[in-house]
Amino acid sequence: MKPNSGQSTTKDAFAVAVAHANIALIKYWGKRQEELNLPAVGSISLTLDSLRTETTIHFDNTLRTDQFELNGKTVSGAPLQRVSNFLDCIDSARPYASVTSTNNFPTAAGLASSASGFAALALSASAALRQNLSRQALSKLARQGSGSAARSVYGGFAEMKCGDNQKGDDDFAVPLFDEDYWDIRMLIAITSTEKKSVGSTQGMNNTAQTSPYYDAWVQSQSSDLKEMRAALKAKDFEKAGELTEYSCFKMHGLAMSARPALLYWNDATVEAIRIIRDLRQNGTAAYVTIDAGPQVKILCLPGAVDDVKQALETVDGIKKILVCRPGPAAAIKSLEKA
Ligand code: 2P0
Repeated sequence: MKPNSGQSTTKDAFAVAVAHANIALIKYWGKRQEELNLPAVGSISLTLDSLRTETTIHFDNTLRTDQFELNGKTVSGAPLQRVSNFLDCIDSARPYASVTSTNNFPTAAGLASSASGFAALALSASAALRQNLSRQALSKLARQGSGSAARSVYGGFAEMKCGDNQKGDDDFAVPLFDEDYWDIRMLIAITSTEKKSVGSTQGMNNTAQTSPYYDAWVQSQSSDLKEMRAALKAKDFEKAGELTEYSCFKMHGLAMSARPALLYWNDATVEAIRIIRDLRQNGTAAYVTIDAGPQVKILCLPGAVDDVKQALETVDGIKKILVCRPGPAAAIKSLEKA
């Protein structure tokens, strides 16, 4: 038991949940309030089938501290504290927990591991504690762990809302279209598996405090969101792709205008951007997006996958190419110990 909890855990305070990472087509960058992790802008994302986190949680009265194992390694310090603080958001009188999480993709390298990670943790922990949360409540909870995690609660396309309430009551994601709505692909060119040097939270805060472009970024977001909703509704691939690339470069231009500048790209990132632009000039519809890391994600239709893959294979420094489809919503895998 946690000290002074005054409660006892139920026998089966155990759960396993699975969540998939999502990649923003219209990007989130910046917070309007840090304590509750309220975003300064809304965002629209696509959940991906191939990037998956599985999290097992066991609230255990015999533990004297929280424990966290990520990809087979024991985690301590700030990342463990982040998990503990998050579990306290769910129930501050909870027992200590043992959390085991596995990603099937590189962690903290701009592949949205915090999105799938906190969505899986929110679902497993709330289910283990027998809190039957609505998807909206689950999204709000996941947001407190990581802004992008609010979107991974849903499959397919989701939109994170940016509210104006100081308590964050209106800051949650909503589903737009599920994973079966549009047969679309996102390729991921992995150019580095190193942990990124500047985390998203720090990068966003630095940008908000120092970039002369920050207000313009916040103010122009709602029209991008509106256009993207319409493009998705119409299944207008060229429009959705063009908007995706626009939002990506707008976000990175903003980040580069921070002081000191945030530059997440490496040589292979830039070369991959160039090669996709060439491909497009030659008639293949494909569009890039990049997050807070050097990996390049390419949005295309199924018929263009081979061309995109072949083009990427000519880029020095690309270590691996993943082909992803729209992925499912976060789900409980088990509520029983094996
Ligand atoms: C996004 N990113 O919309 C943007 C685009 C990265 C670039 O959300 O501080 O880990 O935990 O809320 O969600 C990554 O930031 O940030 C992110 P926090 P998060 O996907």
